[in-house]
Amino acid sequence: MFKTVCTEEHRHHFPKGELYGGEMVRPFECPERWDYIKTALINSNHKEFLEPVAVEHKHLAQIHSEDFLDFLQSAWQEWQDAGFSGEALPSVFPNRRMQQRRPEFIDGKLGYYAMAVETAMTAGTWQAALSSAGCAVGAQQLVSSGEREVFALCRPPGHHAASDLYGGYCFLNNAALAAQGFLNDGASRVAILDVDFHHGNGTQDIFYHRNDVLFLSLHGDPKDAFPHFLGYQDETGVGEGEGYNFNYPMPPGTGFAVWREALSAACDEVAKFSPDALVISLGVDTFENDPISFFKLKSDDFVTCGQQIADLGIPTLFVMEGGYAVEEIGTNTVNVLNGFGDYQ
Ligand code: OKP
Ligand code: ZN
Repeated sequence: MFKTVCTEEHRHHFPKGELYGGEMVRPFECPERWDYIKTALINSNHKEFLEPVAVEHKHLAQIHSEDFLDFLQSAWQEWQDAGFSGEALPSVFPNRRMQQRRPEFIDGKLGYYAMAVETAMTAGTWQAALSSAGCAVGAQQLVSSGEREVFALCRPPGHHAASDLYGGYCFLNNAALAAQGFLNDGASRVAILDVDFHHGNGTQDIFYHRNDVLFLSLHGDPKDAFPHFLGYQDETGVGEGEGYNFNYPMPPGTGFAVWREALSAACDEVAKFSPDALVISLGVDTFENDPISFFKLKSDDFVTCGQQIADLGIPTLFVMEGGYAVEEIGTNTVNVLNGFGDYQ
């Protein structure tokens, strides 16, 4: 049975709007995602749920800049103080040939820290993001204490958040905080394998210069898919980190046969690296019916995916990222866990 770390506190983050296709729509990243996953866990007999830990500030500051953490905590208050009545969205950006200086006014700060504009902040966003990080770190601590496998049912997700960037539904990088937690608790090397449909730009960026955390990502080719500006195959790391970053971009329509080859190649690199712990950034938006993605995985394919990860034989933490076919998200997520644990 999988232990799951999760909390009702995720409900504090539920913006009414997402900017999508030139319209404000109901966000794809919504609280029912969590409900469907929790129900599927119970129905599949994974019934042990644990509360998150409080992540220490010094741990957050190992991954995120102090000014970014200050910004996340105060953004909603500052947005209200400015007299705006909608949800907090950025509108102007430090683009090419402009100053990369942090402005004072909240409108400027939002643009300074945003990597995309779809993600609104509301009154409870910081509380939810912090509790989501606490799920990842709590689950990591269980694995560090000897569990073979734990699931962190994080919401909001984290892999697009960099040291000082939010967006793509992400605020704090849950997987990065967990990887750092493994190192803090005595691991020498950690691998993060990101199987979400979207490139884990934030996680890549955080560890790009480091050789103690191997990062690998399978995703929609950035020339066709969000986040559009990172995730190419030739991004291999820098300095000490050279050779410790692997991207597997794939084109529209990619099905399981091709995707699985990339997973095998990534798993070979993980095995070569021989980490003490493995973090899976688990998105199931690779599913054929996902409304915002373009891979064609079927529900049963997720079982095979879990089995292939289990074959590595490394203590593993699954951290929830994306997946927007809400009614199937529970089945698809639990299929990965069941494949991993041979619990079917
Ligand atoms: C978050 B996670 C598609 C627009 C994409 C943002 C997607 C964020 C995905 N046309 N908008 O990686 O699942
Ligand atoms: Zn995604």
